[in-house]
Amino acid sequence: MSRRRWPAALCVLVTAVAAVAAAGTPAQAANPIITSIYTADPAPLVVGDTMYIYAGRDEAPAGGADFAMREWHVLSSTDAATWTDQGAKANIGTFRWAGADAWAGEVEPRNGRYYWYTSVNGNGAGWMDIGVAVGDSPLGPFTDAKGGPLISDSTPNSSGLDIDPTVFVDDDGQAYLYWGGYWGPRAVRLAANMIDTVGPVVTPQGLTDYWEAPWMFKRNGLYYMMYAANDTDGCVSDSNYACQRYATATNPMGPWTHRGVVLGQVSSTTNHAGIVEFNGQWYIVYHNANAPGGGNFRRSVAVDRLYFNADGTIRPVVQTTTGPPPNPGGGGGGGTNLAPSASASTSYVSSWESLSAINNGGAPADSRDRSNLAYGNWPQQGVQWIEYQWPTAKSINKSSVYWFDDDQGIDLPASCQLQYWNGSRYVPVPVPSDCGVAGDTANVTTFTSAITTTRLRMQITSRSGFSTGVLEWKAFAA
Ligand code: FUB
Repeated sequence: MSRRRWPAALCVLVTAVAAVAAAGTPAQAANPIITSIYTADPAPLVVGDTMYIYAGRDEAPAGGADFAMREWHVLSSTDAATWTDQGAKANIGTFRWAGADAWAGEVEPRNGRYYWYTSVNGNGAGWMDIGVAVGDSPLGPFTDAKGGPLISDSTPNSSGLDIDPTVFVDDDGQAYLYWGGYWGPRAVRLAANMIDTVGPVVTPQGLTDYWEAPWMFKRNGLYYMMYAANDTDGCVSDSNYACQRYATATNPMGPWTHRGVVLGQVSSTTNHAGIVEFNGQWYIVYHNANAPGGGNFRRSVAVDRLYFNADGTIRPVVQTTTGPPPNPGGGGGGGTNLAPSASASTSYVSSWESLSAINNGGAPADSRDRSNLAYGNWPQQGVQWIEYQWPTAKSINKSSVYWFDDDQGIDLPASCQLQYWNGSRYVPVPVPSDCGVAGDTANVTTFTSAITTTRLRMQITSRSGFSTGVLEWKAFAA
């Protein structure tokens, strides 16, 4: 994405955008997913039973020949097909040191907080910087976490264009930041506070034909980096456009091995995408110029399904105008909930609370809703556990937990791990990441592979100074 490279002539004959769905009103399933405003540079995040997409808003006038981007919106869905624009949750004013260009960003959760890394034009020397805002929920409110750029032109070995951050927290807790435009990928470790870098900025090796827009994730122990390229050697027919290539590595800092094209040329010149697993299905989110009145600076977010081959390579994406079919999954979907047929036990339950709350089939309205009882372990702190036991072994591939938070001694947990009895000891359930700790939602964990066991245990670690509680915990038959 360069201001210089995009010919204005590509934005022709634009018409007013069709306000198919007003902000806050779910849009019908179709691609692009939202047409009430133009949205770009999507970054997906799954929290509980909801998929969020963090996206910039394109506000260029019809026929405009440059980006006009001042705010970032959050889109949400519980089935990946029907989407709601939750409105602008951050804007240039979120960063008092910035003045223009709300470009691509990505949100990464850690310890119950949500860190929103964004490309934004600082008021000082140079052009684009990377800032970081933070909030206590996926919808914020978000505030500047650092008070200045995390990355700027004065960062040693910074990219030629400091844009397009992607942040990934590995299983060992180490966080990584990749970013960069103008063919200049860069990588650096982040401190546990998520707002400082640690060690040198390096130039990752093996990202063949890298142009901009990296997206990092991990699957089955393998690291994946998807990124925009604009070569005409299998990527695009005209290098004003871009595709999404990808590479894999066995180390989060590389070296990377290029694997091919994930997403071909789209109808906008820029191509920016993210990949996520939701309710057992993988998805790619990207943008194009297909909305009414759309163009290179009036882009719109689309969602399609993504598939892996058995060897871990990614099949080329089929771009659709219909979008994916509804995939409600979530806290009540998928297989049979085996929890009601289990005996529950715990390391501790407060005498006035009830362990039976966790598998009595309650459907909480929010994390304070104890209308179907609540399990709580006040005044215990640190690690506590709850467990299900069945008389015969069960095959289980998904869990969902709805946390109790009484706004007093019981708070959302700091972390949570699933374990199962393998016949002689408790071992970790194979999961892509620990169970979620969001409030007011069912935190769904789809196992990497099904387990067969008579006992499933949840180890819950409290936040400092608080106890923990659960309103409902489900375990689904594979
Ligand atoms: O939206 C502005 C810029 O265009 C992004 O930062 C790039 O990735 C490209 O999509």
